[in-house]
Amino acid sequence: MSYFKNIDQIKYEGSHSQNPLAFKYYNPEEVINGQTMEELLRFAVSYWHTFTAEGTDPFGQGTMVRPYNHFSGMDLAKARVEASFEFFEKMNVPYFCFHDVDVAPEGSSLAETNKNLDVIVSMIKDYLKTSKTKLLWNTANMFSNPRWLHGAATAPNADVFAYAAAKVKKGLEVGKELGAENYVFWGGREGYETLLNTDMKLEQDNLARLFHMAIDYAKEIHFNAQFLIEPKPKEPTKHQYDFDVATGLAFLQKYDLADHFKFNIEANHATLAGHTFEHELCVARINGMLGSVDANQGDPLLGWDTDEFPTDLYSTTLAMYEILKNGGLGAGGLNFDAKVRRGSFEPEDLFYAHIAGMDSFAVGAKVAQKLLDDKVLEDFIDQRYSSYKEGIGLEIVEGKTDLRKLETYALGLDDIKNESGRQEQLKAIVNQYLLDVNGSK
Ligand code: XUL
Ligand code: CO
Repeated sequence: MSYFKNIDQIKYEGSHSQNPLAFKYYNPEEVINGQTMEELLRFAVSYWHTFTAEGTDPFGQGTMVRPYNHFSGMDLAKARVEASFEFFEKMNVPYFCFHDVDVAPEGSSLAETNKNLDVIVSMIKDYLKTSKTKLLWNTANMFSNPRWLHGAATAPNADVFAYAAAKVKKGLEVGKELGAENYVFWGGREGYETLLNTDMKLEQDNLARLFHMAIDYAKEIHFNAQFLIEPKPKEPTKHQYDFDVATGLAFLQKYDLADHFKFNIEANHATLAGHTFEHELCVARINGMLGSVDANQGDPLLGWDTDEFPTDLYSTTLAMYEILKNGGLGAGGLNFDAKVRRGSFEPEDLFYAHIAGMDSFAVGAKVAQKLLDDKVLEDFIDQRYSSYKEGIGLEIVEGKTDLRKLETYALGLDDIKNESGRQEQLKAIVNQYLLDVNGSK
């Protein structure tokens, strides 16, 4: 049975193709710095946005027309699995990601929820045997059900903490069963609304306790996936504890967790935190903590997490620049935590959206690699900091000086000569590279 009958395999046709159902820039076999695009970009489909979400918003019901809409309950869950593997194959994506509740409906008890999950997990496992697509990561949804209204591991109610622990335990078992390469923790409601009713220290201590328990249990069951924290500053909670990479890193270091986690960085979460996407990638990279990416984009005119498919080539280029400097994503990948707009309700929009996102990152990768090959920014930055390579600068970086010696040096200076940062010139060069994406430079 086919769910997307009128769509064939999506193939690379090159930048001159007029076929909307073809890749223009994503050529899985094209080599970038010794890796094929497929190996470097490691694209993943988000199960929740692509197969589970119905397109509801605070003002209206779902709009998505899906070929499995006539099913319900476990039949719907099974139909979605069938449709998803057909989609993965037609899109030629190597990975997918899911929350527990995306793939199987919650039952009236935890035991029944787990039973539902077991049925679907065994079905997914069967598909994985023959499919090329693998599981990049799974996670537990600990934010949608009303039980999480005050948080999960950071809830004031110990019963809720216990329930969260049970969900994570099951999530780790599912990840192991399906060969997940990563396991994600996004603290959807791990934060607070008002200090008037909050013991922030206990809440953060408890969050760290859950993470330690997860590390211990994964070790016990030999689940060797990389653990990822996904920072987000707000939404749904007003103040979220994993605000951004820097905040998350301080948390991990304080609680002796830094050796066990890396970050899953989402573009729209970065901008909600008042940073650029590349800023968050860079903070993670320079600290050896860049694990994976939730690839999407926000809307500068709207203040919330719009989770749009990434099409901004400037942003994908600067993101890929960081990823290439990181030597790739290792066990991580580029997961489209992105949804088609409410008005893009037809099944083929899912294909157009993924093609747009994959092509945008392919362009970004090609342009970023060219910038690196030509050392355009590298050489400029190198020169900009050259005063630290000799004389007093070298003494500073080698720790061979102190305030007294530096004062003596400064007193002897009669003129400080600064140089231009050349921001506008550099941006024009990046534009030149972007416009020449398929050129012969
Ligand atoms: C929410 C979000 C989540 C995580 C996984 O903003 O990004 O979907 O990626 O829980
Ligand atoms: Co995300």
